[in-house]
Amino acid sequence: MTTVMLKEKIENLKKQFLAEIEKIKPSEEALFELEKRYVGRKSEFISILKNLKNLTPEERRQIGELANNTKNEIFEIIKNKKTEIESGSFDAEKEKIDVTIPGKKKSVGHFNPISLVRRDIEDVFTSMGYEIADGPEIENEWYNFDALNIPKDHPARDMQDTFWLRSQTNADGTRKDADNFSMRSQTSAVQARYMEKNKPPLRIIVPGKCFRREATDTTHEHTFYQFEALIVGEDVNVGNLKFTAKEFFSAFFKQDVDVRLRPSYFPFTEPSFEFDISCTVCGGKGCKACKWAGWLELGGAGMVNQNVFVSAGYPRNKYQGFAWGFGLERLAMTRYKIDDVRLFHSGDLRFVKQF
Ligand code: FA5
Repeated sequence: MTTVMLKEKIENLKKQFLAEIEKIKPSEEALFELEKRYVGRKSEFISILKNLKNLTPEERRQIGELANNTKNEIFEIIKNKKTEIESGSFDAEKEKIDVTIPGKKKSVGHFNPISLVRRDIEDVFTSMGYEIADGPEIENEWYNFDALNIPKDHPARDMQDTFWLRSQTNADGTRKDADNFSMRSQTSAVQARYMEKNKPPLRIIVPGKCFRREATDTTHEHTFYQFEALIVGEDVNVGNLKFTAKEFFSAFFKQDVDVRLRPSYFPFTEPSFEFDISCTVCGGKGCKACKWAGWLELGGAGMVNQNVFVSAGYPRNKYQGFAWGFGLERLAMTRYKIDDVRLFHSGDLRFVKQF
C-alpha cells in the first residue's frame, strides 16, 4: 500500500469510528467492544502499525505519527465517554426525547361550590369597600350569646341547639377555664369581637363555619357556613340595608334581584327581619323552585341592637348599624340548583367535579 492509501485508510477508520460512537447507546460493554474493534490487538490500526517496517524511514515516520495520533485520539474519546457514564452525567435514557409520545394529562382539582360562592361574595363586598374579618370557631359564651343580647334562658343556648364543649377540670375537680366554650353557632359572634377592637365607621363581612346540633335533612347540616355583614356608622338606616342587599344579590346572581324584608325577631337586632330575594329561576312569577311563592328565603337581618354596641364598649345611641347573616350553602344551592345540603360535605368527588 502506498503512503497516500495508508493515510486515507487511517482517516477513513477515524471517520468510521466517530460515526459509530455517535450512534451507539453508550454503555461500558458497547465502548469496550468499540475499543477492541478499532484499536484492539487485532484491529486494523495495530496491523498498520505492525507493517510500518515495510516502509521507508521517512514514510514510516509520517504514517507512524498519523496512526499513533489517531489511535490516541480514539482512546481519548472512549475514555471520556467512560467517565461520563461513571459520573452519571450522561444518561442516554434521560437524554433521549421521543417527540411522538403523547403528553401526560395533569389532573386538575376542583373548588367546592361553597368556596366558589365564598370567593364571589368576598369579591362583591370588597369592591363595595368592606373588609373581610375572621373569628374563632370555638367561641366563649360571652361572644356567642351574652354580648349579642341573647338572654340566659334563650333556647339557642340549649344543649339541643349548641355543641357545648366539656370544660377542663383541675385535679381537685374545680374548673380550669372561667368560660363556657361551644362550637360557635353563628358568625354574629364576631360582631362584638371586632367592634371591641375597631371604632366606627366600619364595614365588614365574616364568612365562616358554624355548628348546630341539628337533625340533618335536605336543608339542615350540623356544620355549615354563614356569612355575616356588619356596617356601623353615625347615620345608617334600613334603606341602606335593603339597597346593599339588592346590589349584592344582583351582582352575585348576575341578574336583577328584588329584596323583601319581613318582620322577625333576633335578640341582637332591633328591628329584625327575615330576608327574601325574588326567585332567581322565575324572576318572582312563581315556580317549583320557589314553591310558587316567587320569593326565596335566605337569612336574617336587622338594625344592630344598642345593647350589642354597649357590650362592645360603644356609647348607647351614638351609632347605628345593620347586620345580616346568610347560609352559604343555601346561596350555593340556589345558584347551582342543588337539592340537598348534605352533598357539600359528603366528600363525594362526583359531586365536586361538576363545578
Ligand atoms: C342567624 O344565625 C343570625 N345570626 C342571622 C342574623 C345575623 C340575623 C345578623 C340578624 C343579624 P339563622 O339561625 O336564621 O340566623 O341562620 C341564618 C342562616 O344560616 C339561615 O337562613 C340559613 O341560611 C343558615 N343556616 C342556619 N342553620 C343552618 C343549618 N343547620 N344548615 C344549613 N344552613 C343553616
